[in-house]
Amino acid sequence: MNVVPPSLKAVPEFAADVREGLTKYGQRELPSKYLYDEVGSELFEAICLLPEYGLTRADTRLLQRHAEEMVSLMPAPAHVAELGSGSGKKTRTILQALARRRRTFYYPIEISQAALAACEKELGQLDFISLVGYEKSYLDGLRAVASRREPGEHLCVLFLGSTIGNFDRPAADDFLGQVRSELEPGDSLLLGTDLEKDVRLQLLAYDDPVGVTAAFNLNLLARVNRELGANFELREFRHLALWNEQERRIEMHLQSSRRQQVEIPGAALLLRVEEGETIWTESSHKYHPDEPAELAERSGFRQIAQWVDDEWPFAQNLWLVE
Ligand code: AVI
Repeated sequence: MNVVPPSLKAVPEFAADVREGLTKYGQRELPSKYLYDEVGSELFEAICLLPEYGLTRADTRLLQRHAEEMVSLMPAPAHVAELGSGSGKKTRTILQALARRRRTFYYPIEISQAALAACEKELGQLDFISLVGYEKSYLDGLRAVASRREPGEHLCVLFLGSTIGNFDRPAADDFLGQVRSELEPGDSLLLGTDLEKDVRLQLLAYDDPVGVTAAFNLNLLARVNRELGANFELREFRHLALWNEQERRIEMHLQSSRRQQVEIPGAALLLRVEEGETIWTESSHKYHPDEPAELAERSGFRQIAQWVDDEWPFAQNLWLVE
């Protein structure tokens, strides 16, 4: 695989983000993108297999059932960029459907080197698909991909798995607007969105009884310990998943079980955390089925089709640049 390395070293940015998030007034935070180091990426793969986490299976089912129809509605893309490919497992059917029409370049864009390597292993040998991985942020990767195409060649962007739900709603509008600004008429975007469902089911999906999601969340503190020399005592923090009704999102937090002090030398920080205080680590917004089409309009696309899973409310939305 041809991997384009990130231009900046990740650690100084990590230290700055940890420092900024943990000193935030009112509610301490850690950015969710840092959940995905090597351990976190593996734990996320395990989450996708949990019976309580129906999202990935719904995403995959829709792609398997409707890949041919999806591809027939896209204006024959020669290039496919996937924002956050993960292991690439669910992308196989759509790539095969595309490859039946024409030779296609596939560019998984990932900040996780481990996920990118797994994706190359999974999809690197498909007939009529040439894979070039980018170890970059989504927008930097997309810019690099967009610059590779010849005039008249169309690009399809895949943004699957409801990763858009991990952005706050205004940030999602802004991000999709920035994606749009890299695209040209005839380009398309396939966007996966997890839909609102029974709150009890939603909470179980983010607080499974085996504790895989708890481990995924706690690994973020372990990462701060490993990479910034911090002394977070993991047993003194508890994974919390909450449903925020007003914002229509699941929030993941890490709650301190006692008043404690934590040193983070790599971020030049000494933290005093109160008993019961939380560090907010992730939001996962849920959507009404009509919302994706409105989101498309606001960010400069037009939604031309939507497929909704019949077992787990989840939608694939196909958008076009006109
Ligand atoms: C990657 N993302 C869409 C997942 C989600 O459902 O928000 C991350 C996740 N967090 C806990 N479980 C899964």
